[in-house]
Amino acid sequence: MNLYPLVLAIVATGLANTGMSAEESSTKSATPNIVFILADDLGVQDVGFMGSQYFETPNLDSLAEQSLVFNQAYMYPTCSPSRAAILTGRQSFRTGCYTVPVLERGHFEDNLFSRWTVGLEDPLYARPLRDQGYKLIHLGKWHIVGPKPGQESNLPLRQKLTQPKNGDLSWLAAHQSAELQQYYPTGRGFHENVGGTWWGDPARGYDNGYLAPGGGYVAPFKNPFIVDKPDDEWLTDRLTSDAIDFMDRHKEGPFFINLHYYAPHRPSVPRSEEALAHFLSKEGDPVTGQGMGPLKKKREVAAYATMVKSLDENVGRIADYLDKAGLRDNTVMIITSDNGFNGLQSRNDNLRGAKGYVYEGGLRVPALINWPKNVTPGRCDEPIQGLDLFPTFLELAGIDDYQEMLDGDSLVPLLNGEPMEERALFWHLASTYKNPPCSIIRKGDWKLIQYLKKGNIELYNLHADLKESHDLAMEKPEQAQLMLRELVAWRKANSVPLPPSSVLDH
Ligand SMILES: [Ca+2]
Repeated sequence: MNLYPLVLAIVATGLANTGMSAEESSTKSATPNIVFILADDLGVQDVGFMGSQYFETPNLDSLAEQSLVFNQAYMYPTCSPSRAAILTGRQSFRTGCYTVPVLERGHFEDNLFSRWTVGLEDPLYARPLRDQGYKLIHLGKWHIVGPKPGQESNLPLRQKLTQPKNGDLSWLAAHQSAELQQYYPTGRGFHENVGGTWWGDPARGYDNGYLAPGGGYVAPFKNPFIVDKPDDEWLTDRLTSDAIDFMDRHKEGPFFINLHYYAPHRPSVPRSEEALAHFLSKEGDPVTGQGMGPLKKKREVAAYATMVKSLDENVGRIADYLDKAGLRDNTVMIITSDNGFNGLQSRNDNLRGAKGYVYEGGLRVPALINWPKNVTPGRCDEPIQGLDLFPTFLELAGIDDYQEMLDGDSLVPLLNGEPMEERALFWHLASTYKNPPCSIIRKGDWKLIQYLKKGNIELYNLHADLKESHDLAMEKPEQAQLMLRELVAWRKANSVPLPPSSVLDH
């Protein structure tokens, strides 16, 4: 069963007083609005509804109570591959986006250096949604165009990509040209773009970057793709206001809001001195370790906590708007994050690793889907990944004739309380950041990592050992071989590329 019969039934019962024919009304209302909120570097337990006793997210927590919450939601461990995978529905090896290019380390023989720009041959979900009649806006972080896309033409890259210095705007004129605007939101299917460009944090507009007062979060934002307004104060508030303005202009629907906040990515800028003082005086969470530790660390985490709270307040503003505009029942809200928490801003003693690592601390994110009267609230233990969003959007929008290749699966069965077909999740990271190049398979309770240079493996049972403290590769050779065979078969079937120095055949 899919959702449409249900939606049509709801619509049909509400038709008596509208004066519209059933056909007119069902065509409009069967296509829900979608608000897709993506936080940047928000860790899986950096929200109350996933167990934090330190961070304060009352709006998200109350939304979560009315939502399907995914207990095992996965992304890639950094921004670039996650955002490329989310927006294209395609694996890293197809887009060539393996990690944030400027963070890579090592020699080209041992790596496939990451692309920054997602090529035009990999279409984004905005295109089919636009063709379906959606009005779409992108707000916030984009990051899937590089500062110099021309540098990315000779693949594989012999050296990693570079970026302009903070405050350098010499790239801007080229990015405003029709040629490079092809890689921007408005070139890729969105009707409007607020603030999306190549950079991954808002401080880059300032000569002193992270050390700039306000770090790009406090106005003036110095983002050439945001037109300053006199009442600008705080970036997360401004992006939300523009999202609400867009929804208000397109109330008749359907609209798609791609609200990809820059927050709470570093720099950790206090939303207010009052909020900072509140979190500085608050006791830490002894389970996760959040808000604990030496004063310098505590200050950064407290500042980060004010940004998480601001994010939460803005999610509350969106929900309030939808309620007041009478749009709530016909709007799906999807809220998640692009990778695990940054170890400089937060902490999670329940998990191994943090942003950048291939362990659960780097890969797990909070995730919920809210659609009153259509999605039964609860908790879902099915592992899901960012790749699943594109096909989910298509199914929600009623698009069943999309012909392009997608790697994920629609989550709509889970929204209907039905199981998904058993499947494995895969990651392929062919360049070096925190871990050497590797690929990963996650299936059932098990997770296997294979490093690509020498072929060595690690095996974890996440049900028994969520913290990945006990490598079972030697103790459970049969399970390890079972997982490894499936991982290698996946690489072989998809012609997944390996770094030049790899000893592996596939
Ligand atoms: Ca990120």
